[in-house]
Amino acid sequence: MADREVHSFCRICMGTCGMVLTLDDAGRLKSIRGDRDDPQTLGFACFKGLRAVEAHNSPDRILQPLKRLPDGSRIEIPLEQALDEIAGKLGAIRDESGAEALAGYKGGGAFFTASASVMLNDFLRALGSPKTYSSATIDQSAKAVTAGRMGTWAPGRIPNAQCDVMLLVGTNPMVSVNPPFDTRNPVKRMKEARERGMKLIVVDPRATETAQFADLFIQPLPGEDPVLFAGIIRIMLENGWYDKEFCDAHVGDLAALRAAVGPFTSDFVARRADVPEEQLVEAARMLGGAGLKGLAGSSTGPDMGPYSNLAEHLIETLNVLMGAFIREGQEILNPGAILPRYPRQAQVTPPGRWWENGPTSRIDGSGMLMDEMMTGVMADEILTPGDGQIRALIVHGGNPASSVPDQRKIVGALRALDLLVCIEPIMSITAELADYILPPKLQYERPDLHFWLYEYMIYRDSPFARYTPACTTVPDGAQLVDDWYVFWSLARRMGVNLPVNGMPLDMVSVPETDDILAMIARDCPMPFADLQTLPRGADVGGARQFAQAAEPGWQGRFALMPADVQAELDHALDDARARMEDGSEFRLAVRRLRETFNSVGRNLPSTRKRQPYNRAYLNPHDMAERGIARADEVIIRSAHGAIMAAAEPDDTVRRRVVSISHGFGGLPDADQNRGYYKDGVSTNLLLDDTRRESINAMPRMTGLPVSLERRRERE
Ligand SMILES: Nc1nc2c(c(=O)[nH]1)N[C@H]1C(S)=C(S)[C@@H](COP(=O)(O)OP(=O)(O)OC[C@H]3O[C@@H](n4cnc5c(=O)[nH]c(N)nc54)[C@H](O)[C@@H]3O)O[C@H]1N2
Ligand SMILES: Nc1nc2c(c(=O)[nH]1)N[C@H]1C(S)=C(S)[C@@H](COP(=O)(O)OP(=O)(O)OC[C@H]3O[C@@H](n4cnc5c(=O)[nH]c(N)nc54)[C@H](O)[C@@H]3O)O[C@H]1N2
Ligand code: SF4
Ligand SMILES: [Mo]
Repeated sequence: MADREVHSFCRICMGTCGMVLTLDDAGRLKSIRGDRDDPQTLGFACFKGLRAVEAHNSPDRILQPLKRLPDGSRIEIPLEQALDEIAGKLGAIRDESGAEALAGYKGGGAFFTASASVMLNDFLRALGSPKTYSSATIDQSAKAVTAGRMGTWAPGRIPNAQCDVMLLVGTNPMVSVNPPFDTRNPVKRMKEARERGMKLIVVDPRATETAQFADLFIQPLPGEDPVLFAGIIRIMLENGWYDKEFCDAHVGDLAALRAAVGPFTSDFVARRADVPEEQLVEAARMLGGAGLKGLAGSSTGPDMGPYSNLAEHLIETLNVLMGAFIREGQEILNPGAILPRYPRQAQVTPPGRWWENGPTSRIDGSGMLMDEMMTGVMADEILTPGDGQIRALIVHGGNPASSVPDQRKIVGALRALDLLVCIEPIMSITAELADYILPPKLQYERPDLHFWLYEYMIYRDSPFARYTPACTTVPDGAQLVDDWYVFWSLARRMGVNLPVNGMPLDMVSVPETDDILAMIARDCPMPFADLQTLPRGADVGGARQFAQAAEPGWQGRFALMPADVQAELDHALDDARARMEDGSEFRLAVRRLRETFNSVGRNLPSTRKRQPYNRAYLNPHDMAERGIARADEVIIRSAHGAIMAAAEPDDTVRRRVVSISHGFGGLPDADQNRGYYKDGVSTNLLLDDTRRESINAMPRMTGLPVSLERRRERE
């Protein structure tokens, strides 16, 4: 048989790019390209997605379940034996220490596996443990906190395509392909939006690929978003640049907001964030005073900084002030494809503050958000003796040794576990610590659905869904698992039922992945069998939906300045005053690289060629002033730790900023420096996991002060 082509889509990120795969006669992946005829992504595919051939055929892949022996060596063992042993150990720990001693951590590799994206949570819940952690709470969980403190508008925000003006804060979607901007071929969508006249405001310490499109580019010091947006809100309110009618009807405490932002005068804010005062006024005018319909959105920049929940709250406040929501009678373009539909009234769903009910952490009292406990507390939950101490951890498609702030502490915690199991395709630094490694199928080896959990963010203008069958064969002789099978078979062995989408799963005969996907898609208006026949996905149809009139007498209002937000604002103001004129320090800034996805892809030769280690991007003037040349080794020091990195001049980085990516580095041993040119270095060595926000326990990951010094010339 000759080569053949099949259609599928990439599941590394929310781009969900349509792909054409070429398979050889043995069904192996031979080449891949973006599908120009894909109705959503129109041929787009990035460097990472195009590495699939290398990733699937990589000699680095783990192809057999591995068990670590007491002497630290590893042996291959049959899958069912590994599952027997793991179930036995989980059961013994539960019997000895209770269900709360069992926990799980879920990362990007798990979220994008549709059949298993919530199974870790369901499995642990079935066993009686609430301790599911994930990368979501070291990411943008400030958005969930904001929704819970401010309330939400049931029909949702206006679609991107209807925006006359858009504010993007601390996000570089042209590279990250991440919401709030359109993830379907973002470069093309941005060009289209600009052509139809959309105005763009970008706030970022780096003149990013996205900022190149901006009408107004504000380049503040990182970590100053709370101050900056309090200042912009103040200008909007003072000038009446907001939707008064909407706010009168739907905001409960506008006067409190007005009073709270009073101290954030433009000159103070401009000095503090180190931006021109005129830019603040211009941003406020474009958002609220120019008669434009707009949307404010953010991503990791503000959501990882100091007072991240406050920053996000203030950014979302802009949407309320602009009234940027779908109003009564307007169509809800994507009422749900896989996710169930429900009638939506044009009214505020009042603040839910979900974390105040339900299980809380014995360490800091933090509750649950998005059905999970807070990852910022996970290391302490493992290390602190007492009732409920975590003894066993299942890591599903994540790399916490790389991704969780305070790397020494989290690695110490992972080492302290009685049982660490990883569902993981390569020897990540977390897998290096594992007692058992169960290698999963990679994306093109498994049937899948689009990332249904967040489908509203991907397909904003229609109820679109897509399914892919397994396209490629697995490597010869490999014993790979379907991720869901791990949870199903452990649940069966431990005598509990595992539900899927609220329905009981047959615990006797082994289901197929497609059976599970069909259960997940049970609310989809298009029968699953029909969806399966459409290789490029489809609008699943169903009744069109419009925002309904509010319930008569409805009392739900947005809370823009509740007491805890006010307290954070007060603290942020005190901090801002205290640190006013400190001209010498640098600030760390998070950033992503085009070639890697967090730690994923770093092992691949063609990726290594471009990004062998994580460089420290610096403004050339700052380098010249300090006698630092390209590739010189610099020491970056925070209050918590120090790392060495190679300096790289980058005039897109503003002065006094060190812009460096996470996801690099080996395990933290005595000599970081020696491994740098092989693996790079973990920026999480700089981060202190005790400086956490309330509610989501989010560590401070950007905007923190660091010092910089030259180490020595590289020979
Ligand atoms: N300092 C700092 N730390 C950060 C961030 C930062 O900006 N700065 N960013 C944070 C953010 S936003 C995130 S989302 C987290 C990411 O946190 P994680 O998700 O924990 O980290 P990743 O490196 O993405 O790890 C994903 C793992 O999934 C594995 N994998 C890949 N494909 C598959 C698959 O098909 N199946 C399975 N089962 N596994 C697979 C990969 O090999 C990899 O080990 O990191 C956070 N940490
Ligand atoms: N190529 C690639 N794509 C990715 C990923 C990847 O690792 N590589 N990771 C994926 C993941 S897990 C996520 S969560 C998303 C994230 O998606 P984005 O949030 O869009 O990620 P970045 O491209 O790092 O953009 C963050 C921007 O914030 C800026 N910034 C840093 N600190 C501050 C600050 O204090 N304030 C403000 N206003 N800006 C600041 C940085 O300069 C940077 O330009 O990307 C996803 N997509
Ligand atoms: S943008 Fe995301 S989904 Fe598209 S090819 Fe790249 S990694 Fe894959
Ligand atoms: Mo993320």
